[in-house]
Amino acid sequence: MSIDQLQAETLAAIAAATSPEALEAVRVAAMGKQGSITALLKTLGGMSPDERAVNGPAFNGLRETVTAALAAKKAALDEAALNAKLAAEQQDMTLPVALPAAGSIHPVSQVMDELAEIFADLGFAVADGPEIEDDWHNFSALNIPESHPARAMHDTFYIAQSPPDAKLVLRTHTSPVQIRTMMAQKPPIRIIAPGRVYRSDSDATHTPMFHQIEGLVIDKGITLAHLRWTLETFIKAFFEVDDVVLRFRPSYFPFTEPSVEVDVGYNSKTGKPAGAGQVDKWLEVLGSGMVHPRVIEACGLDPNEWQGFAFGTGVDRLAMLKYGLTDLRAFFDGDIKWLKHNGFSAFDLPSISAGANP
Ligand code: 2U9
Repeated sequence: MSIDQLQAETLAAIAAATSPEALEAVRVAAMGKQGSITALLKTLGGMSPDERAVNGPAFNGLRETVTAALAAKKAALDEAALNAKLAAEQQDMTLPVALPAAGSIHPVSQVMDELAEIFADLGFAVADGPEIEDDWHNFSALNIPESHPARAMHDTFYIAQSPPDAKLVLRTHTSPVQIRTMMAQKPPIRIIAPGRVYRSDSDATHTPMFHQIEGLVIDKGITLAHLRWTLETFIKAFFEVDDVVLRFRPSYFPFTEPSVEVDVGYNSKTGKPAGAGQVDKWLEVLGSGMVHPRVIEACGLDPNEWQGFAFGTGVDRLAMLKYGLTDLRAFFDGDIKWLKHNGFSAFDLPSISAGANP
């Protein structure tokens, strides 16, 4: 075969190769150890100097032409392979990204935070205490007699394994937190006690666990006027109604004397607390009163020297009133859909609820 023919055939085979593997097979057939061009080059060794001078440049020209064609074809095949890979792996940047699920603040936690913030502005600190209490802190110190119906088995959760000297209960209110604070700190005292409380009660408007917030002020010369101003300021700030109308009614609690229940004027059309002239019904929102002298005495203080007022309210109920929620049981069902609809963005407020009771 002539050099020209060998070159033409080899270049045609290179041009016809459609894959790196096929091209490699062409290279081996031509330039490999047993390759056709290799064999041709080997014949130079057996030639006379004159023959070599004639054939050498032609053979080398063939080798260089084929080597260059192999390299060019390899580059073209590599580029084609890369383009095919890029086309196959293309990312669709217009595809919407699935966002991670965002948590939200439970309405009860939100209201706890709002209450803590309002009372912080009035100089109240947040106090907390155990949810399992002894009956002295939960009842006796609060002037609740042995025979009081609140102590009955059907109202209070008693702990079966109580020590012999103290009956243990799930606290029925957060009042024992105030008792513990009065025993541990010297007045003046200004605290709120938010947290979970437990009563053996369950229907559409009562759950066996609910949330309370209570407040206590102990100082010298404290009167009903301080109580009234504090509660009015709090209710205005909480419901964000400046001309909110409150009604103070006489009541009875064993731990306060006198005792006062507080109703907020409400408008049934808007479903919200209302200003003067808009009120068409009253809703009870707070219980309160001047701390009973026997309670002050039970905590080791002289009631002639120290007076105070206290109040209590249901956080769940406040949340329902402020945010127009209707079924108390939904608060504790743990339904994500309900929470998505009624929860609050975690970025609205700094939260104390991560640390305190919920
Ligand atoms: C001490 C002295 C007095 C706390 C008070 C109320 C009135 C009250 C209820 C409202 C609705 C509880 O959630 S509720 O069922 N609370 O009416 N609580 S005065 O009085 C205290 C507390 C502690 C040492």
